[in-house]
Amino acid sequence: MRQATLSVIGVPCDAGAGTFGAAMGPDALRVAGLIEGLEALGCTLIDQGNLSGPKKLRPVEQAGLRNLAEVIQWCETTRDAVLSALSIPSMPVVLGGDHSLAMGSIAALAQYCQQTGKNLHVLWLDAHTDFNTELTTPSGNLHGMPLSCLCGYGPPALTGLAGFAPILSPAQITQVGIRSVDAAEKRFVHEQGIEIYDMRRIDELGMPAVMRSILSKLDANTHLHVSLDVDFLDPDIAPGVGTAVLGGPTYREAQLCMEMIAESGCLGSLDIVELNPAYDIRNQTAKLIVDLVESLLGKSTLIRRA
Ligand code: B3U
Ligand code: MN
Ligand code: MN
Repeated sequence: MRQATLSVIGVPCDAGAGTFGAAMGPDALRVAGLIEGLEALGCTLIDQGNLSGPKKLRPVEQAGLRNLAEVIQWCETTRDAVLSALSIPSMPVVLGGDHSLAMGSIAALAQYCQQTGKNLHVLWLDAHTDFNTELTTPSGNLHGMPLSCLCGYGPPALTGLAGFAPILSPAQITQVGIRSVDAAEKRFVHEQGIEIYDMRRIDELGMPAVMRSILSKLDANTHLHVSLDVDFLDPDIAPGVGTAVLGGPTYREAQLCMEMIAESGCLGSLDIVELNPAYDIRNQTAKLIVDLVESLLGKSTLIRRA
């Protein structure tokens, strides 16, 4: 881990999602013991509490992009909070909220990496590619579009969140866990040439080889941002999401993925998104995420020999 000081930033937004409930994600993670778990690892925690922003009262259609004004406002607030966490300096840990907030956190990271000369790489752990645009989206939900906006395809208020566009190039993105892609989205993501480890490749190669291959491309100057969509995980172990997709990584595969990222020493920031307590069973998904995030931040069963 790069920074032993962590800034925890709650972003209770669900404006980008088709269902209500992701706004309760930050509180569910706190109830599950996230703060205590990270402190037990020896991290210094700065808990920024939850940011405030517009509530989703009812879905409003806006030129095919649902709740666009609300999503813009949440992304700007998230960007500013992540920028101030980086300036402390501390490692931003953003608790969502739906995945549209990643446009805000990654805009801040892109600015920070441009100023500091670091190489930003985004590891997108998700069942979905989140690469729809206004023209391809079947739902109008902006949580299905953050990566296309970050790559420069979307409304200017979102593509310009960092003050320059595109915020990311496709070469800065690697996706793992993918198993649900809309037809037109599939063509677009393919054209962009994004590195995608879908479940088929994970089945074939195994999680260790997949992670080794991804992490071998990072170096000491890499700022690795992990954007963890909770629906990355198999719904058998993680039912607390709004858009569950069968056939995700198992508990063991997910743990290994986290442990290997921790060992790379490149982790610079984290989003935890799409946890939806309204779909959860006794907060089990939030507890699982706490367990996985502890591993991501360096918790191991034994002292490992190098
Ligand atoms: N691709 C679909 C579904 C979806 C994407 N991300 C989530 N759901 N969470 C869409 O609506 O864009
Ligand atoms: Mn997803
Ligand atoms: Mn997502």
